[in-house]
Amino acid sequence: MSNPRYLVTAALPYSNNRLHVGHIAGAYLPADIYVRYLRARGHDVRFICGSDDNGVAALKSAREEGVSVEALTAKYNRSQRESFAGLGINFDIFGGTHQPGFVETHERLSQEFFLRIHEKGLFTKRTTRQLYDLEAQQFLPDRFVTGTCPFCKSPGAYGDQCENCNRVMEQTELINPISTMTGTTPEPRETTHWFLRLDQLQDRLATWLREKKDPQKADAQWRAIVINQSVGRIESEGLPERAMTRDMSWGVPVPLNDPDAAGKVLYVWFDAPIGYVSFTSVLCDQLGEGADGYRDWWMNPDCRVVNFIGEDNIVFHAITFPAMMLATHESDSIQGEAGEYQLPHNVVANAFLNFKFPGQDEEKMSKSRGTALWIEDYLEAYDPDPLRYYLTAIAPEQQRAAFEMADFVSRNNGELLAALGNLVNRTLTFAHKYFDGKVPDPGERDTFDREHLERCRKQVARVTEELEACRFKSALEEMMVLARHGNGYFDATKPFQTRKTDMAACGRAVNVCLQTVRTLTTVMAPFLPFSAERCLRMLGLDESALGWDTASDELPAGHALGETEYLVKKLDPDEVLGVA
Ligand code: B3M
Ligand code: ZN
Repeated sequence: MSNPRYLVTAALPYSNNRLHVGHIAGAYLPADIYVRYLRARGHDVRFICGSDDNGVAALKSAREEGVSVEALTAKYNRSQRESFAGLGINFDIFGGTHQPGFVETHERLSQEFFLRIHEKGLFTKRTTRQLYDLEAQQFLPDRFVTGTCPFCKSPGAYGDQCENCNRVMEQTELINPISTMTGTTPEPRETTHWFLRLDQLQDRLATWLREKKDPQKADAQWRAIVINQSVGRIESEGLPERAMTRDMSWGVPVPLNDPDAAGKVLYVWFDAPIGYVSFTSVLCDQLGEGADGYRDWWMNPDCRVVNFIGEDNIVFHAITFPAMMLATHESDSIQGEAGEYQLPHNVVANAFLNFKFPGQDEEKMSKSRGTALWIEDYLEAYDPDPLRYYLTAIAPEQQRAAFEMADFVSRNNGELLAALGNLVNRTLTFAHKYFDGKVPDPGERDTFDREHLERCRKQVARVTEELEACRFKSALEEMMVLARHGNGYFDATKPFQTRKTDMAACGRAVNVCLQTVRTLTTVMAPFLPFSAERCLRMLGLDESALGWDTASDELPAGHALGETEYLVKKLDPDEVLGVA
């Protein structure tokens, strides 16, 4: 695969809420950085997202807000779309599993998926006991029931998953279950559902997953958190069958001519990942490639599918969805043959980002507790890049991290402004003031100059290596090292002194600084796209300068620079945005 194409997905946010900084840090920002990098490298990339409208999350919120579930999901779909755009997170398509223009394709593909697995005999139809709310007179799927987690014993676990330890479970395993609809204790009653035979698929899944932790075999090294929650779980406990249908009316109807299927829909975690596929189909159609164009991405061994998710989504992306894809295969090959769904190349998960008020312990981000910073509010007060910088600098890649407003301000002023902003602004200001806004003659470079430029090239290689491995936090650090090298060079060559004594030496130094800023512009772009755009203008360059492999190409002497703009604004620590 010399130049593979990439299909990058970011977890579909539930359309029952606005987005806060925790969502962005978890999946969307790293995905956007990766996509920008891949494009700069010349790969053909599709970047897919949209809202997860089905399931209980939206139903519950619609009830709380007293609006229809259609109106609720439409409202949050729009709000999320705007937040992403404001942060420069630019999907090729932002769909919605129940939004007009998407729902038809989504239902068709989800039902086809279900029927294919059914036809392959990989569902068991079984009558089991599910929790029933006597007052509401209905079964209580998923988030309609909470209780104590049978695994970690923390309170507030939902009927299908614990938000503390991320384990998935059958709702009847919950300790002291309570209906979130009426607050009453539900009683178990019999109902019939279709269970995915994960037991039949687990050997193939385990073989595939084991390769991901084997550096000899893996074409991408998966993060430990993903390996532990997938292959670790299979090896320690094996996989039980899981119900893929639910007793409710909001969602994708179960496509079977069976009286037991009446009034039932697909489990939201069955249809949601198919959203990636159905949105790709709509996108292909929009691009004139036809609605079946998605097959060139999803069923093409030359396409790498990379999923970006939060830690609570690991089980579904590393086990359930791959199992569903395997279940559709004719072949027994692990990855799938051409024309069959290809298992993901990488599943990149981040841990949660907590929130921290000064002098207090870290807390989970929560709407009701006021421990979240909403993107809409952030964007009213600040530029997007400082947040992109901060969330990448503290990215919860290995463990949970915390967002702290004071830390955000101090890193903006002490790192982003002090290193990057400073280098760019003093270099450009100097070139305008003493060299007529043109790149000065490089003259005869000495060893110090040459060594500096060589160090810059090596830094680009380091950033590249980190990005290839999806280590975004350290990629950002390496990018900042490049900015610091630039400042070190500026300070050491002292153009502010030589301009009075040796104009040729001054020109040489400013030339090298401008080359450094030029390289930095390309390398900062995936992380700080708005700043990179300003740098391009200041350098008198266009977007073609963002091509990664030409990051170290030099600006010719005499090249006209653009006007100087601010790059990073200083933030006042006494005027930080409150949270609500
Ligand atoms: N909506 C869960 C979440 O937002 C879920 C992700 C679906 S990805 C297919 O955390
Ligand atoms: Zn738990």
